[in-house]
Amino acid sequence: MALNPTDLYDVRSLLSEEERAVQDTVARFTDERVLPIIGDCFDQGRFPKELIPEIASLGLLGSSLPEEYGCAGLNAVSYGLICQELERGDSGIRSFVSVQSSLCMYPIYAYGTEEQKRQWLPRMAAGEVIGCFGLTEPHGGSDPANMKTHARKDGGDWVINGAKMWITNGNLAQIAIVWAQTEDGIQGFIVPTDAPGFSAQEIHRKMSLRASVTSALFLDNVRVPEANRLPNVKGLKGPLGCLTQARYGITWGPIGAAIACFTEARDYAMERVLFDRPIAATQAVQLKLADMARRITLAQLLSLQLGRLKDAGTMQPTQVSLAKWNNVRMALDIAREARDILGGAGITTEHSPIRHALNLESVITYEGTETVHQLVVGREVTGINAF
Ligand code: TGC
Ligand code: FAD
Repeated sequence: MALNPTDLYDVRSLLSEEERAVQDTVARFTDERVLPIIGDCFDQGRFPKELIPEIASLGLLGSSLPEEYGCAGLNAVSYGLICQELERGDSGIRSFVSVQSSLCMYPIYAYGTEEQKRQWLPRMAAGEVIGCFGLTEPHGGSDPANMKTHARKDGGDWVINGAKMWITNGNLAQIAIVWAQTEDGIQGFIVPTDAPGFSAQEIHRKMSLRASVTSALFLDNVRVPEANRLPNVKGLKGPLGCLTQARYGITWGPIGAAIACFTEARDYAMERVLFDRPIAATQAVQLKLADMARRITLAQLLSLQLGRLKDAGTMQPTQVSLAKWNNVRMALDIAREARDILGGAGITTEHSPIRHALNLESVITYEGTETVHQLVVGREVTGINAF
């Protein structure tokens, strides 16, 4: 029996019925709603906001959080499959869902009060309130401990000053989760984006993640009440804990991008006839396609086991680093290789590989650069901190 070229180890047979149903639903959404428009969105530098209500109604926002807050209560593997199918469409769509779910709803759920959860999570799950996550600052994102943004207590309020850079959803968001230095260490605040002194400036001229909103945030004496502080965490482990959630999803997303590129390159190679035979009949192209299939298979197994560890409650941040490093690198290399197989046709957004390759240049940088994740794994295996 012929194997499925995009699932050579039948990883799908390891999924539960519910996980398969989630994957099929999101795959249909990507095929019917994302793929027909995404090339144009990328060309125009436009995030397709019109998809937000449907993304919300499918339960994709905060999908792992409990139903009592209006969320779908799915397991970690299902969240991974959501990321994979969305990023088969475009990294920008997956980014939107990652930021809303893992970087904005998760900290409210994990570090917020019951009132904060009830106030924000149901509306965020419904897509009525969009969030952004402000950790990175202009002077360097890899070392967030060196944070300049600060919050000072003033009576019953906090006054926040500083700037954040490269913030996904910045100009779309109604609230920002802002991380700031305080006398008591780094703390998180829910900042309404219409608060006096808050401004967001969209970053243009991007060659990557063009179907996603990226912004700089400025906080000039922004005043929020004590009720907007996330009280249940202090220190860098607050934002890093959110990153672990988002990075987990990002290990799955690029598998989708890689599958899209591999499929397009393979189909093209079967039809492109040069020197009297399809280029797929040449050893050089088969080597490339076989290597793509090998690397996709390894990434699928890595993320699935990571998801099973997460669902069992034993996943460690170092394991997430290894998979983020491996799977994003795998997808970026495949996207570039697929672009090459398409020849000249590969340089336009008529075909997806160049769009995925350009997007993955961001994915390999955000949520911890490739080097940062290599150094995390290096620290684990040597016991020596090289940062
Ligand atoms: P260290 O000072 O040793 O640790 C501080 C505390 O944090 C704990 N911790 C973690 N907790 C949860 N998850 C993790 N991954 C954690 N890593 C560390 C740690 O146990 C400690 O806790 P405690 O209780 O002892 O205080 O920090 P470190 O040396 O581990 O960190 C260094 C380094 C370089 C790894 C870290 O600073 C880092 O990850 N830098 C990269 C920053 C980054 O990834 N920024 C991403 C910004 S958000 C973004 O890019 C969104 S893109 C979204 C999209 O569009 O999809
Ligand atoms: P730097 O930290 O200045 O790194 C520059 C180079 O130095 C990199 O190659 C890095 O690997 C290398 N380097 C760093 N440390 C070491 C070391 N110890 N040894 C060797 N090399 C090292 N941030 C948010 O907070 N929220 C968001 O929503 C968000 N969205 C983003 C969306 C996009 C499209 C992009 C591109 C970024 C986004 N980011 C966001 C920011 C992202 O997390 C940072 O870009 C990333 O953490 C790297 O920070 P930096 O760009 O300042 O690079």
